[in-house]
Amino acid sequence: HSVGFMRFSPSVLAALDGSYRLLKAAADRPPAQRDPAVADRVSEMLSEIERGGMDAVLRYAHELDGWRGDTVEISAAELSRSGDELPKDVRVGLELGAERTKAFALAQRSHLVDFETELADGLITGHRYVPVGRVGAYLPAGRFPLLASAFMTVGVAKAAGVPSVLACTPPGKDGRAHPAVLYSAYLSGADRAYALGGVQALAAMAFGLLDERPVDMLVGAGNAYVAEAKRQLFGRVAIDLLAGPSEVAVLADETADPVLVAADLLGQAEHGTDSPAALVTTSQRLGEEVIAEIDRQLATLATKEIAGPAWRDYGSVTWAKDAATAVELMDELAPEHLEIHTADDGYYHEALRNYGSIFLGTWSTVAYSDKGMAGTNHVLPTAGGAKHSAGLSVSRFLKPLTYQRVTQAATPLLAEAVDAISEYEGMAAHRATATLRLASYGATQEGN
Ligand code: HSO
Ligand code: ZN
Repeated sequence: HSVGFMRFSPSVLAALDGSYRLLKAAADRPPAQRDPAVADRVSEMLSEIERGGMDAVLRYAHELDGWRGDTVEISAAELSRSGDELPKDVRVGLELGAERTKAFALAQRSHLVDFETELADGLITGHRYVPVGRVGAYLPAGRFPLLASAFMTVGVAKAAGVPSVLACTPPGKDGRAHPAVLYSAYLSGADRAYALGGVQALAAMAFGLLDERPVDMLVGAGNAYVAEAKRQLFGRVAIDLLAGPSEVAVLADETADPVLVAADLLGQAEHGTDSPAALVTTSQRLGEEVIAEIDRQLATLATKEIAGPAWRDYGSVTWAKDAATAVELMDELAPEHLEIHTADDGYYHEALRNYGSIFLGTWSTVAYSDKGMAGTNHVLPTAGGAKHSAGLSVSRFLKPLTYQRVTQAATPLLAEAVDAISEYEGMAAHRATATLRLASYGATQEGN
């Protein structure tokens, strides 16, 4: 069985046998996660750029983005004026999103505390949070520019205290960067911005071609080429995560409003024709109503050419016999976004373990977070990644660096065991670091 995010493993299906039923199945197969042709092309581009430097970057910008001009850097003046041509209500909305995302990141930051503890007499240990030094953010501007992405990447990095944050966004047909994307980057506190797209942008940041020094970390989503470039650059730089198509899941009972559930499923199916949307419900009636309601809403939706095929191929509705089964199915899906529309949202919030971000209750919808209004980050794990990882947050830009200070008095507490273990391992030089200290510790003891 495929529910559009993934195939359930036979053991999961066997364990749940008889306690669920697919009311609407997805296409047989979840979207492919990796295309070897893309991997080859990206690998070739990265080595070209590593060899050819900025000349190669600009050649790709010319060929692939239609870029013309003499510099890809956007001046500080252009960046600060980027909001001028935007409608007032859009500007105000972006300002609110940037502020709220920053406020949430700072609140999270305040809960990441440095600490120190004396683990044994004279052995003092602790950690200090230190921000990553240089971050490169990729801000896509394709069919949908997703303006809040700058808040989630640039803005949250700045809230973490990252000293230098670069932003790259692809130029449009007119050769210029999207003004609203630039304004979002400006509001988020980007230190420098560039009209540069795709693989060439990520490579230029990672190889230090834009302002001499390489970035330490690349963040931000993009198309399959961007994701693949991040995968291949990982190791040389850190990355946030590898984002696949956006996903939404709703967990609903008989009290849910089918019109809102249908709207929220289509709200993310709109991202792309391969965007999965899943409903898991303990009410068969609700499930059937949502299926009918989705067709009704699709008929007049302006983006039905995208959301329609997405729902047809990757949409699913599953009935679960009880709340516990619904939780098991949902934890198996591990969706990027998860909405709960039930009479007991608190139960589900406690019980569920795998999701990127959860939206509790009828009044909470994914788009609020997507656009930065909820304050939470929308860079979240897809394709089951929520089983092992959380989404981007201020903590990702902060390194909890540990330290230890051993007093002379504590020497025997550590050195004697290190002496014995190193000798057993055959590591003489390690052993000497301990025995030398034991010897001088002993000498001072005798002197007393
Ligand atoms: N749902 C997307 C983020 C977004 N959607 C922004 C619309 N605007 C990926 O999490
Ligand atoms: Zn979205």
